[in-house]
Amino acid sequence: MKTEILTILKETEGFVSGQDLCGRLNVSRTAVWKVIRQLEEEGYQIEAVRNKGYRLVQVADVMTEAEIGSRLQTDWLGKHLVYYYETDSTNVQAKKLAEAGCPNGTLVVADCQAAGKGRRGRSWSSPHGSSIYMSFVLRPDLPPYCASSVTLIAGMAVASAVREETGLDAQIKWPNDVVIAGKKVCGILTEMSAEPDFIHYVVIGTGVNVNQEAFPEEIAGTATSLRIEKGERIARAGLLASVMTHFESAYETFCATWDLSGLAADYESLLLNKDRPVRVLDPKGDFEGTARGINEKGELLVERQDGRLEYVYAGEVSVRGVYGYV
Ligand code: BT5
Repeated sequence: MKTEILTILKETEGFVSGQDLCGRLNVSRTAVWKVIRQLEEEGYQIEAVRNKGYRLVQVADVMTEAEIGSRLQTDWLGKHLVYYYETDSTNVQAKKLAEAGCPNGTLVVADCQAAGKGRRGRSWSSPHGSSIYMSFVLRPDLPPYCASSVTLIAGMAVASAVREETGLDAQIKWPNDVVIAGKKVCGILTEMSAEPDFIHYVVIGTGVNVNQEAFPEEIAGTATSLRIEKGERIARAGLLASVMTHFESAYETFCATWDLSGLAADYESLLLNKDRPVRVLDPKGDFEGTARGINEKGELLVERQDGRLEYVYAGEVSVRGVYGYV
């Protein structure tokens, strides 16, 4: 009921009478009043005037199940939403739900993670009240080699949503970090359960630094937030909903062909590395070259100094700019 009341308040310009809310939701006035109180406690500013009803004055950066639910505009992604004020890691929770048979598109969101994970055992700084930590479960009818392309789509969705919602110049550092002004604003951790020719599920975990004002010393030189770059607070739930919309649409394009042929041009338009020097850290021997774009499998095309083209696999190597972080 909270999501419904919130949605009605948002969609109404002036006041909504208590009676109207009771009638539309078929609940008592006391029940409506209780929900209004809860919303106020969560940070919404709601004006209540006798004989007029309720009016939403200001939407702060509220990150609750009702707020996220009232903003999502997807067809299937995030329709089953699990929200935690605090959890260990949304990826861990999403994997548990996936093992238990949750539906395709299930979304887990937390306001804080006690054990946020990066790739290869690294950790992800996950304080309260400032970031997006979310993981969704996909059950694609695709061969396992396609999973790395899906993580590229997630990076693309975040970069596009950040641009749309903030106007900031977000770009992708291949394969899927999102970077602004040379610093990391988003990381993605994809985990998969599969057999050689069959995917049980894929969990895509995304962390976006939204309203942090500062970072722990060890990452202060390489991490940034949208607030730091934009100079103002950004509403997390709106950004989250926009990421979901972009992802759902791009993922459907991907599933139609099982490759990135329909998305590579968009991806490349956001690719920070394009036509820039890169150093490929390859277990078989590092090399330098110029990144030229991606192919339909999501591999990075690198032109070596002698003109030979190499295709670099996601997960097999990491790519660093010759200078600094990117
Ligand atoms: C990543 O790993 O970039 C993947 C991060 C995925 C986080 C999300 S949050 C929701 C979901 N649940 C989880 O438990 N995880 C996912 P990697 O490329 O390995 O980068 C990790 C490195 O980035 C760390 O070793 C730090 O150096 C740095 N780092 C840690 N926290 C950061 C932050 N908040 N912003 C920028 N950089 C950070």
